[in-house]
Amino acid sequence: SLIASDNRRVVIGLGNTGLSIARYFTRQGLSFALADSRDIPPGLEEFRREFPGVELTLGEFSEDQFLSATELVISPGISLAEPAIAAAKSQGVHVSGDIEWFCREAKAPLVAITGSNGKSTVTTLVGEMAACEGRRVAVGGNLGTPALDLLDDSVELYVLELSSFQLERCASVGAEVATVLNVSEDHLDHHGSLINYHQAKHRIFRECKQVVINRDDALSTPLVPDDVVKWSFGLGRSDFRAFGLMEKEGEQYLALAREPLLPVAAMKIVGSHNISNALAALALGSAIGLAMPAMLTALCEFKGLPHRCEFVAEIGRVRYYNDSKGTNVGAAVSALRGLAGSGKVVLIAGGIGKGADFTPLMNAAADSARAAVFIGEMAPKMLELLAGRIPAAICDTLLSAVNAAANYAVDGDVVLLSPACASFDMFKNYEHRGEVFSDAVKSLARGVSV
Ligand code: UMA
Ligand code: ADP
Repeated sequence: SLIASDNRRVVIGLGNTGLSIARYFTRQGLSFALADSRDIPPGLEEFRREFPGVELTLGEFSEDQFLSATELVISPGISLAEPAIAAAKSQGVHVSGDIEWFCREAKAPLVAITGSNGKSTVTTLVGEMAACEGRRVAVGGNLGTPALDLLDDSVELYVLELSSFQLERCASVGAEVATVLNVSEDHLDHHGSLINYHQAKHRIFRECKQVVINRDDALSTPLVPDDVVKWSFGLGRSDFRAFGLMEKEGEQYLALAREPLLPVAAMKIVGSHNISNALAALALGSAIGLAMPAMLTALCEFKGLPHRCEFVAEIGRVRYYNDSKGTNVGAAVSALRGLAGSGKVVLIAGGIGKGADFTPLMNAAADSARAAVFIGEMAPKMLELLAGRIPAAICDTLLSAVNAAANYAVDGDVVLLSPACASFDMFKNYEHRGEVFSDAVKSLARGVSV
């Protein structure tokens, strides 16, 4: 369909982001049309109710519509390589996303967080630290509330989790402090190569005032001018503006400038990856001037987010952990290493592979797992890569996988669901997968106690 000449801004996608953009443009009095490639997109009813006068095009994207636009505002779930979008882009049609509009509009300082893993944990932690100090803080982005829905003049601080997709379509961020927590393989099916993915993530540093660097991951280090203030975190020793670890009277402490801050054992979140996350949050909080006591109080109280190395139950002497949000190889490897304590881990993994190489995970499992149970599309590939180094099985359902894992486990072991994969072959989303796992564990618990 044709767009009127005053209506050449096209919002693409009718999910949570598309609706937040539509609400924002409406508040600003900016005209727009909306397109979604699906015949019945999820936000359809809400959209027709809230925006009765707005032109809506459904079904296959029209190259004509996009070519005659001046600007495309694209939701993160849609690839910029879509032929109709790529064609418009090559003809000079401006491409943006919700984060670019947010960054132009937001008046309060922004803490911008990306990385392959730990984004939601660190974003939530920084938000709780700021709230603990009494700041009016708004937290969201890729996690929870879409960024544009957070805009409010009374907000004193924004903390945003940003995905590589959101950053890829954002020209300038201008954060008070920005970080790439870590970079490991993910979404290769979308970005094509690790270099493209890395470049998308590093856009977060554009025009930022301060940065937080992970000393344990060279790929997190930005190329920024000398006058940009640099903070860092890592599991080695601490220094000026460099958070780290130290030992005091036989106990491990979070530390800054070689001063102990808090015993690691005082935190409720577990695993060395979560020590990294805590140090990253402290560095981000310090950069925006949060007081240390408030940050440490928030850190002690934080129980972690659901589906991230979440303790489910102890049955017999075996503990069960739900890490359904472990959706890539790096996440699953760190969960496996983080939970391998006194006993061994029985790993449940598999699902949609997103083009990743699972060799590092199978090597880590061969080193430190007792056994592995595989589910979903990647199961045969994982079994092949494991090559019989530890006992392993393939199961059709997550319920039968939990039973198989329980049979492999011995006293003191941990059964860990950390799939290293997307969930869409068997579940609605990672939350659904985590709930199915927890329910299976709970029914196992009931069976045992009878
Ligand atoms: N879609 C179409 N045609 C369209 C528009 C969308 O088929 O025309 C499909 C997409 O291919 C995708 C789905 O619809 O599979 C949703 O896409 P969307 O961009 O409309 O998604 P939103 O509902 O706006 O949610 C997005 C983020 N989702 C993605 O990036 C896929 C949400 O992160 C985010 O919370 C939300 O914006 C608000 O900022 C989710 C996520 O999975 C949690 N993110 C990925 C991750 O964390 O790994 C990046
Ligand atoms: P994200 O929002 O980036 O997906 P989350 O905080 O939700 O990150 O954690 C997702 C999963 O990633 C966790 O369940 C855990 O398996 C793993 N993980 C968390 N933090 C880290 C980290 N700092 N390094 C490596 N893996 C991590």
